[in-house]
Amino acid sequence: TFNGTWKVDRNENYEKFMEEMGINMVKRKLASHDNLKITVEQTGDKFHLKEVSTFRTVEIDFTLGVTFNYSMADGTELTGSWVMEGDTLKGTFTRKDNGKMLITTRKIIGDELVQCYCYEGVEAKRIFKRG
Ligand code: MYR
Repeated sequence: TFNGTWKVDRNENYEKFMEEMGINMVKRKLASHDNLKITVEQTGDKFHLKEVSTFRTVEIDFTLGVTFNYSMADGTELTGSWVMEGDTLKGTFTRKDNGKMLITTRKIIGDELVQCYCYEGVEAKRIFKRG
């Protein structure tokens, strides 16, 4: 289960990913130390997420398979949805500004939540521990 509070522990290739996303260097530096914390409450196919970071606090509601809008911390707007594939949450999102796709997955591996991001062939991971 994804339920609970997850604190980012480490990143893999996240700065490269953000660079591909067009995030400037100053913001990339800040974003790689954003102390992201996500609280997940899943009830059936409905999710309520609280996202807390040095940038902001936002609450997000979505239902598996249902398209919703999400604004990234820098204001970039995405639209897309999450589905469950086995034990993996898979998100397929499109940037509203350029139409390009961002694929993301969340998976529990051991006692960690691993979120992968892929954009224009560049992959990154953020790895969270329960906290
Ligand atoms: C959620 O489940 O957390 C809400 C929807 C998330 C959509 C995908 C998030 C991608 C954020 C990428 C940030 C990278 C900054 C370049």
